[in-house]
Amino acid sequence: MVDQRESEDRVTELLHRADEIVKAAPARRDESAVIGQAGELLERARDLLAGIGDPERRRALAAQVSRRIGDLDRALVASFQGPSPGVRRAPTKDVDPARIPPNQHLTAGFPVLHVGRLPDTPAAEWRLTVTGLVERRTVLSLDDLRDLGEVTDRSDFHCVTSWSRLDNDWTGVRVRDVLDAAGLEPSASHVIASGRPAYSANLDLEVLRRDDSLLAWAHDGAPLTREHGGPLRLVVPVRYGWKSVKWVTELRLLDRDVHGYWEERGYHDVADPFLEQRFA
Ligand SMILES: Nc1nc2c(c(=O)[nH]1)N[C@H]1C(S)=C(S)[C@@H](COP(=O)(O)O)O[C@H]1N2
Ligand SMILES: [Mo]
Repeated sequence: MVDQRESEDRVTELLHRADEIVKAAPARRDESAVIGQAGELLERARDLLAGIGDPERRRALAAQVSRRIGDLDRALVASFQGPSPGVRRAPTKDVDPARIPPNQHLTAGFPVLHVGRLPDTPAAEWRLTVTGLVERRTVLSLDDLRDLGEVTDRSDFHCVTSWSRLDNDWTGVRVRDVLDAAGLEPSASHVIASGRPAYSANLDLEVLRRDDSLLAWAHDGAPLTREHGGPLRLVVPVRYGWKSVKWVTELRLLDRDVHGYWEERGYHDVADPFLEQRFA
């Protein structure tokens, strides 16, 4: 049973490498990136568990993998409670207070926040798939999206970790136009948006059909940088930032609500910043 032995050795090795990354973490700056790297190794280990023939060994290793994944999830949620790197407070004196949701402060910069490593797929190879309860499963390149009609919309962005960045000029296509290109089944009511490396967020259709909900490729007049989700990201200004999926690859239409990455980890299903819907 050479293959089974191999699976077991590889799982053990992945566990060891994940532990090494976590041990080295205090010396590193970007805690959530560290957690993302270890998480990727653990997810690979989890995929290999099925190949282990001995049920007792399999169960023992499965318990080790899931305990570490649970630890990482808790550490990641904790790391997002503190201030994000890149947040410098901006003065609020000339801003209409009605634009700032409760317990948010303005940031002068544009913080970068995400789980895991930046994907490196070139823009020319990027595809967005619209699938699920649609009339036509539709796969779109960036050029296809541009052909649906480019718009620029100015909106505010509110991250649940408490920074807000006002007056973002997003350029892209309206999500509504992309959904209409695929044609919705009458039963479609919810969407799960997925992005790289392994991220997702749920949204209701009504919010995605708003004028300011975009699939964006430019920000403040410049092509969207890789760290901010380029070549393509979702932008949903009326929801906390975690719903604005960067490196978006799929919109899946559903007839029910399914939790995404942060919703599974205790964050609010809806996430309206003005109602301060941070946690479930
Ligand atoms: N693919 C992906 N998209 C993501 C995230 C992520 O971890 N992965 N983080 C979200 C969160 S919590 C926020 S606040 C915004 C941050 O966007 P920014 O890095 O451009 O400021 O991206 C959102 N989109
Ligand atoms: Mo966020």
